[in-house]
Amino acid sequence: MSNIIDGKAVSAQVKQRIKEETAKLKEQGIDIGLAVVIVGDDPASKVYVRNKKKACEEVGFNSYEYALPAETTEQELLDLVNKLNADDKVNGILVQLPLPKHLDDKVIINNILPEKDVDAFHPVNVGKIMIGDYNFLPCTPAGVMELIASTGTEIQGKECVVIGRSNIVGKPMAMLLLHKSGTVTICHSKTKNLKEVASRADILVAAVGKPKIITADYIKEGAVVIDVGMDRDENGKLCGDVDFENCKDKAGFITPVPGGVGPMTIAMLMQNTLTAAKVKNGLMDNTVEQEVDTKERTVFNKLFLHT
Ligand code: L34
Repeated sequence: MSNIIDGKAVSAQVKQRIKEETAKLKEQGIDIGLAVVIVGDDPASKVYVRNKKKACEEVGFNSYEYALPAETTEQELLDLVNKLNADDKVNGILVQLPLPKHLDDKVIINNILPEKDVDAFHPVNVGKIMIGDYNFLPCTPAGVMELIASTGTEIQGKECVVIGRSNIVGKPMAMLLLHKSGTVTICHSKTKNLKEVASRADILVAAVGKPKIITADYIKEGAVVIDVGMDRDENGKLCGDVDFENCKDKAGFITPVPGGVGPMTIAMLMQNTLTAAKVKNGLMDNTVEQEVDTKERTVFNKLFLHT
């Protein structure tokens, strides 16, 4: 059996489930729409946005794409966000990051209605994730959770090390692992003895943004190694934070880049958009209370997975 986690295959399964649910909702007259806004022409962002649009088509959502020029002003972008907030056809709004330097992400994100914030970046949604009382899953971390689950690895009681402390990945990642009762350590640029800490991990999540910095000496034999990096190597080729070739024989399971976390981020975005539509149509509770560890299923499972 291969120890390579196939993110494309897992994401295809998630999307298939969403497609079936979307078709059922359509029969009840419910159409689902996702608006994706991209400002400027960052080539990587363009690829990600294109993949998001393609996923919408696959699952049967309407996608509304807004490609704005790099010189768009804050007010123009806010006007668009407000228009989408008010648009009944739009269940989810995503403003692709990073934005051009003159635009402040915080101002924009704070203006997206929390119930349409399918990235789960709005402070209200971030807070809900912190207390374990949430509908929207942070897309990349939720995708990582799915990939870990696909290996059959239990998180409870395991040493989990997250390298990176961004608001988008590192911090919510740590929180989801904690909700699953992992023993979680967050490492960052000021961490001393990173190698030593990382190699304690049963589950290692790398979200650093530096090509191939995680080599075999950072990982424990048999660990689950998840690579969130989307970097370029010395030849300009897409690679992750983990030196895949160097680590693949030592890891118990490992994700490739591409074909690992990236496709899962998108599948989870589809999941959140479906959730937004269900909440809006009264088909789901507005909040889900976190169950205590001793109960069989966690919120995460109850929401959509591995029930
Ligand atoms: N608002 N901004 C917002 N939401 C997000 O969830 C994101 N993210 C991150 C960047 N900015 C964002 C994404 O969409 C990263 N990200 C993302 C999405 C998709 C892929 C990678 C990152 C992806 O499709 N990756 C493919 C390879 C793509 C390629 O060929 O370049 C993969 O197989 O990993």
